[in-house]
Amino acid sequence: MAYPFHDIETKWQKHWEEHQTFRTPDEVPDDTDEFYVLDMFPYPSGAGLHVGHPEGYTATDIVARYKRKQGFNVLHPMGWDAFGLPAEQYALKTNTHPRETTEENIAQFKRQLKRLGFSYDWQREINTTDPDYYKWTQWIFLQLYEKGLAYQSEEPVWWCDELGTVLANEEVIDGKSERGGHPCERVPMRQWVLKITEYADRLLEGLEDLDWPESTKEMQRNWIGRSEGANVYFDLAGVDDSLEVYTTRPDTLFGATYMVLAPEHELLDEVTTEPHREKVEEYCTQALRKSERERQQQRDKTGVFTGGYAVNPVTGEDIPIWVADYVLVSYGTGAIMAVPAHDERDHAFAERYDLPIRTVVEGGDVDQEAYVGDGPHVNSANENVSLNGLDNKEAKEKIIEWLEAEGTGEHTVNYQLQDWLFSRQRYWGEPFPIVFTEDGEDKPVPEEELPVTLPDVDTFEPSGTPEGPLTTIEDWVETTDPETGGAATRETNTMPQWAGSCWYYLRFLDPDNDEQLVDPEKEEYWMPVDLYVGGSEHAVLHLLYARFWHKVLYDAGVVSTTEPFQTLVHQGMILGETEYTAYRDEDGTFVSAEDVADDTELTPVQVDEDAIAKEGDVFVLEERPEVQVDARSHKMSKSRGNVINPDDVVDEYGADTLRLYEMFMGPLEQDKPWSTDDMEGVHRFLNRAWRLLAGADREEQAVRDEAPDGEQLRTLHRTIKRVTEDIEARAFNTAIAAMMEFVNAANKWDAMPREIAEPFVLLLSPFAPHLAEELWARLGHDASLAYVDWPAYDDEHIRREVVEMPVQVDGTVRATIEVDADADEDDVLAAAKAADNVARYLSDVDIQREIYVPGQIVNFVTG
Ligand code: ANZ
Repeated sequence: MAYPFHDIETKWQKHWEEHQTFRTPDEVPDDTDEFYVLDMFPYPSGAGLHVGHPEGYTATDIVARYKRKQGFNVLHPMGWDAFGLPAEQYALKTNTHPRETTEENIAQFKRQLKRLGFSYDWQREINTTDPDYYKWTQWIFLQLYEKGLAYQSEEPVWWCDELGTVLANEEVIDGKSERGGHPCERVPMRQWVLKITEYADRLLEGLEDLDWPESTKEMQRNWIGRSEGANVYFDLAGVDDSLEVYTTRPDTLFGATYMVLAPEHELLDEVTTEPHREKVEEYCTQALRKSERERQQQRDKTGVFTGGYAVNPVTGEDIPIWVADYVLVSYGTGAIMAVPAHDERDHAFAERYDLPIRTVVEGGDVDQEAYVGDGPHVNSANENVSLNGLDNKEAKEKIIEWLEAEGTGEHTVNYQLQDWLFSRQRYWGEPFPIVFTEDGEDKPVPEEELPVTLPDVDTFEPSGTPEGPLTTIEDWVETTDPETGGAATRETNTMPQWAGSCWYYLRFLDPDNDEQLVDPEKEEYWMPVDLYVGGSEHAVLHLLYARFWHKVLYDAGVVSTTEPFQTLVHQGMILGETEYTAYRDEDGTFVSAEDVADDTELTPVQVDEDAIAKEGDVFVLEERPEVQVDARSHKMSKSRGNVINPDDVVDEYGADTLRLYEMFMGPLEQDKPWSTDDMEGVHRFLNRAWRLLAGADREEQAVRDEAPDGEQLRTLHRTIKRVTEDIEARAFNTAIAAMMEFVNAANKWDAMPREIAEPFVLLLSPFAPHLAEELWARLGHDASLAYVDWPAYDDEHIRREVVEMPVQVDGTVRATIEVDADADEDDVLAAAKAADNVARYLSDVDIQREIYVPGQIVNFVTG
């Protein structure tokens, strides 16, 4: 019989809500330490919660509940990242206002989260689509704007003529719209761009002191992509102009045998000679149809010769200028010097178009492939400068010095990071607080007029132009110049979904403040976030954008820390149940696929988990252990039919089981497959704990007011120690294993002393809070256990105290035994009789008397 989890869970969820158990006080206390534990807030999609959500949320909830019990003032909030494309696409399909869809989805998510018993302070709930919230998103944009960190620029967007709308990168696949497969092209559009590049160095340096996964830090470093090299100027042959290139290998300048311009390069027209013009233009038209990402990823490096030449500043040679789309206009100077001997891309290109390859660093065989390693320089001297014999680093330094002295180049730092394209041609996003006067000048909407709210619309059809749908709402677009009162129009682009999630962690500190984004006293008290948990898919964008805004807010004096998130953890992915495949050969016999010849026709058969055994690292058929089977776990997906719905699990096993199971699956950071069997095992554990502590199926009261013995104390204190240390290390799976061991041991006891039962219930409470509250109440407590002190362990109890005891037979010591200091008489006598030498003397005689002096001596008197 399962314990009554439905009744218990509903009861305690109601109790917490009615008593506002998890409300964090508004006021900053004088003397209580704070702990801010945050989840990445979800996008409330129509599909509802999936089992991945409760994974991270349970982890943070355990920490929140644990910290409260340690006396910390804990902030553990939740909200909704609710602007975004899916709601708008759904609106287009069904003509339902995105606000309606969003509200429904939020209600669904909230219901589902509440069912899982997370200890959020729901009074602080925020929603990025709420005008009271996005007022401050707009306010931050104004700070960026005033500081010159937001600027307008013509940037390419994907335009789909057939659909009459601009599309996001994700909506375009191979130059065709994802929806309908219509052709798309890149067209320039006036857009807002944020100068994140100005913060590149600080974003790099700030990573050093963060307690983040090293892989995430490395991804951010690569994304920022700082590189050091030189800009070098090449005179154009026959034209009075020069071409500037960026190179990380100026030491290879003597090996530069041709140059390449990006198709968008401004000098392309000038260097191209008449006989080549048509081909160059044709090539450029093709190239502009591709996105930068595609251009970087394509394997074939193509290009055409422009007819122009430049002069290599060290060799004096005329070298040909090509145009190729593997050179990007947005990086460096949009032009390169090509050194085919020492750069892989240049090597491939030179081979393809038969351009000269000249070795300038010794080491490899450049007839085969580019040599990119270190080595002594060769063929690198003219009458003024020689790099011969130097290694890469020395040569680099020397040539930069020489270029700088000659005025033909300089040391340069470059970043892969580009400024952040911050506008979207969409309806469902934050409007920009910007208007344009009649002569096209942009002006900020004054702070007191914020928020600029989204107008209501009743159709979601695209505008038919590259402008966003807001352009069609004339009485919204038309406004007045805040300074002169003259006619003006509103910005009709909206902000991207990242905007609202860039700063939401600050609003939780002070969600109802309509005077300030956040009260400085609260900000100083709570920030930075002590623990932030969310998916690794956010390793770069969200986590980099938020850091950028945070630093801007730091410079504006709004926040007091330079970084927002001190400790970061990514939860792993929960995969579908492992699928086992066995193979039958032509005769229908099960075989190990590895053992049969390649040409044997095999029929795969799905096998149930129950019919599988594990032998070492391999899975075999239980009945036929010589037959190996394949075990694979896949991502959960509708098409595979392996999606587990958290609501179903809660219906059948209860929220505590789901929480506990998701933590028990394995280390938090790891990807791990769902296993219904293991989940049922966890459910059985909770049932056992219930029977042990609630006295449900014992005749006598299960928990008694009697003193525990040493063994019981030892078991408890060992468990406290392990659970405490494991929570600190976020090793929740092993903490649960420790509690399981406790219950197994305790099941063998005759009685459960209250002194043991109560601390154990407290240990269990962060993990299975409903069950723990119910047990606590049944132990006679009126109030919630949420703020009852976390139990401390005592090493004295853990240490197994042993005493040495001499054992006599008829007054002569025959052995010395080690026994637990608090072992009872029967155990000691049994151990004494069993001791080697004693057993010998007792083997043929009758024992007349047994004398036992606790802690001192045992004497057997024989007849
Ligand atoms: C000559 C050279 C010789 C290069 C050599 C490399 C090796 P990172 O590290 O990413 O900064 N490059 C420069 N601008 C480019 C652009 N807009 N599009 C495509 N490639 C560009 O890489 C810098 C190197 O990438 C530069 O150094 C340049 O090629 C190329 F043995 O210059 B190098």
